Order: sequence, then C-alpha cells, then structure tokens
Amino acid sequence: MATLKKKIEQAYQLAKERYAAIGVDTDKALKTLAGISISIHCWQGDDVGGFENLGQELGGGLAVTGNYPGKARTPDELRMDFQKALSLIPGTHRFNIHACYAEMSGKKVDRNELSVEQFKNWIAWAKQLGIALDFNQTYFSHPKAADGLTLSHPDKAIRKFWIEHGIRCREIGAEFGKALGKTCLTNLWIPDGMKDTPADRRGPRERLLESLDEIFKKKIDKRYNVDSVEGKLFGIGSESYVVGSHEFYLGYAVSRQILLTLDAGHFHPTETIADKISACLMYLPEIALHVSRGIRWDSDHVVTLTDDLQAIAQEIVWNGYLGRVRIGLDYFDASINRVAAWVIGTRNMIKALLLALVAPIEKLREAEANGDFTARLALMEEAKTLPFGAVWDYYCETMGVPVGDAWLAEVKRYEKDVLSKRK
Ligand code: RNT
Ligand code: ZN
Repeated sequence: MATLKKKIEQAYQLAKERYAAIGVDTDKALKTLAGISISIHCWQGDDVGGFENLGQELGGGLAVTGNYPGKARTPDELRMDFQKALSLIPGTHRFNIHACYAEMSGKKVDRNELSVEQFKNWIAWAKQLGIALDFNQTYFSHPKAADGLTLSHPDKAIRKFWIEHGIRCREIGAEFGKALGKTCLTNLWIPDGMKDTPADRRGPRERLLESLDEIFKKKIDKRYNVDSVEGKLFGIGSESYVVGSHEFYLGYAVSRQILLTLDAGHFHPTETIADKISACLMYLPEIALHVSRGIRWDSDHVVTLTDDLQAIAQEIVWNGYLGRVRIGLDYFDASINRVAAWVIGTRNMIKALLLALVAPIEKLREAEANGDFTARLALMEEAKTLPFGAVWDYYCETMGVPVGDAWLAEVKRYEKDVLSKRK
C-alpha cells in the first residue's frame, strides 16, 4: 500500500496533467504561491486585548464575542500560540502587531511616548523566526479615546496626544523594517464618529486631515516603513457618521500617495472590496487589505473560502498585482479555539490565492476578448470542479505542514497540553 505521501504525489501528478490540458502550469503556480506572505494579525490571539493593562475595556466601537478558554495573557503566550499556528500554515508569513501590544517591563509608557524599546522582544522573536512585522497605531482602549474621538477631537490637546502617537508608531515601524530587512506597513485606523446624526460633518474631517498631515510630515525612509490609512462605514456607537470614511481616505491616500487599506467588513453589507482593487491601483502605487468576513455587519468573522474571498484573490492574481497589494487579515473570534481561528483563516486566504493561480485565466481572457461570453461563463464554471484539492494537499505536503484536517489534531493536542491550563 502506498504511503500517504506517495498518494498525495500521485494525486498531484494526475491533477497537474488535468490542469496542463487547459494551459495551467501548477508547478509554476505553487512556486508563486510560496512567495506570497500574508500579514497575520496578532489580535486574534487575545481578543484585541494587548498588554498595557490600562484596565480599559476594548473600545473604539470594536466588539469581540465569545469566551472560549485559553486566550493568550502575556506576550510570551501570544508568541507561543502564534508559532503553533505558523507551524500549521504553509509558507512564510508576517506578524501584524498593534501599539497596545507594547511590553512595558515595569515602566508605564503612554501611547505618545512609545518607542522601539517596548517592542524589542517582538523584534528579537521575529528575527529568530525569520518573519517580518507590520504595525498599527492603537486609537482605542485608552482613557483619551474614551469618548470615541481621537485625531478629530475638538480638544487640541487630545489631538496633539494622538498625533504624537501616530508619529511614534511610524518611527517604531521603521525600526521593525530596519531590524528585519523587510518594509513594515504601519496602518492607521481611528474610531472617530458619532452615534446620532451630526450637525457638523465638516469640522471633524478638517481636523482629521490636519492631524494626519502632522503625523505624515516626518519623512521616513520608504525602505523601512510605509503608511496606510483605513476607512470605515460605521462602528458600534458611530452608526450615523464616521469621520474617516472610505471617500475621505481614498482622497487622502491618493493626494498624499500613501497606501489605502480596504477592510472587507467596512462597507455596506453587499458591497465587496474585490472590485475596488483595480480602481484604487489606478491612482496608488500600493494598497493594503484587511481580509475579514462581515456577517450582516462588520462582525470580523474568521475568513472562510467564500466567493468574496475568491474574487479578492482573483483580482490580485489575475491583474498581476501581487507586488502591489499587501494582504493582511483582520478578524477576531473568541468563541472558538484562537489558534485554530488563525489557521483556518490564513489557510483559506492561501487556498483562495492558489485557486486564482490555477484558474485558466488565459483561456478566460481569450474568450472575453473574442466576445464569447458563453465560453467565458462555461470555463469559469467548469474550473470550479477541477482537482484543486490535490494541488493544495501537495502544496501543504511539500511545505512541511499537515495535509487536510490533520492540523486540527495538532491544535487539539496544544489545547489539551497548553491552552486548557490557562486559568
Ligand atoms: C476596525 C478596523 C481595524 C481593527 C484593528 C484591530 O474596524 O478594522 O483594522 O480591526 O486595528
Ligand atoms: Zn481592519
């Protein structure tokens, strides 16, 4: 009887022939796939808690639901959990941390005074793993953001505090980039908005624009850090008005030539970000994504292999945008095993990219160019049942990670040995 490894290889050979018949080179697709890094968000590991211990509830209109046992309580636990997740995900990926994951080592350092000091353990760890880091300013879960306003706050002193925070984080991002040899993306999202109909939509936007210009005034070497701004439609407590809306930031990013972050959960429920990618990239050199899955609202569910996800991957791959789209994940589910949540969402993102890479895009384009929309639709539908699973299994096997649901047993073991002992 052939070993499992042998069977996976045999299945791959058959699949490879099948794909070759429609002009798709699966070996080449897998090579490309291995070069794609996903920026995996730290905050799935501890329900967006962070380590500042300000005694502050999660703020900024963000909500995590669920109380599955075993969440990371310390930076070391978070690092350990993430390493477990990484061992079950094929490829080399990035870790995306928030400013509130600073390690204070006994000192109390407020957000406007943070420096690389508080992140040196993160850097050392990333270096040891050979991964890159991304970064985010934290404009929530803080007394000075308790009223849900930060960079657009009417109080100048509060704005100043948050402007300082913005600058400090860009400096820290640059240190990440320098230390790890991979450009850090520092992503700015603020919760600012209003629960009920505002009388003044203009003032806060003018103040936000001014604050952002202050933050981005300091020139930082683009080899080390690049900046992005992330808009949103609404949040909890900001249902009627969000200062940093999509249009606001699209205009801002284009006029300042910085990156724009499109979060899949930040638009109307039936609006998807896939179609926005090629439009934004007409005017921006690079964009960033927060791939998420909103259910009825920006609920940040674990990313699954939906049509939406596949459409996002197709837009990136088919348009040749792999070098211009920084793919990041953004979800937080506290109702299931958090390591599993990382693994499921990231493996799905990678699967979606692989599906796009092995699609018969040449044939689809040809049909479209010939005005043969019948063939385009027929080929797209037939492609859905090609032996993709065999290619994916082979990828996992050759990348040294569990094939199929074998990773789940690993996570269960980790839960039993480690997570369940956390009280
Ligand atoms: C909030 C934004 C933002 C956050 C993280 C924690 O709606 O999506 O990206 O999820 O910064
Ligand atoms: Zn986001």
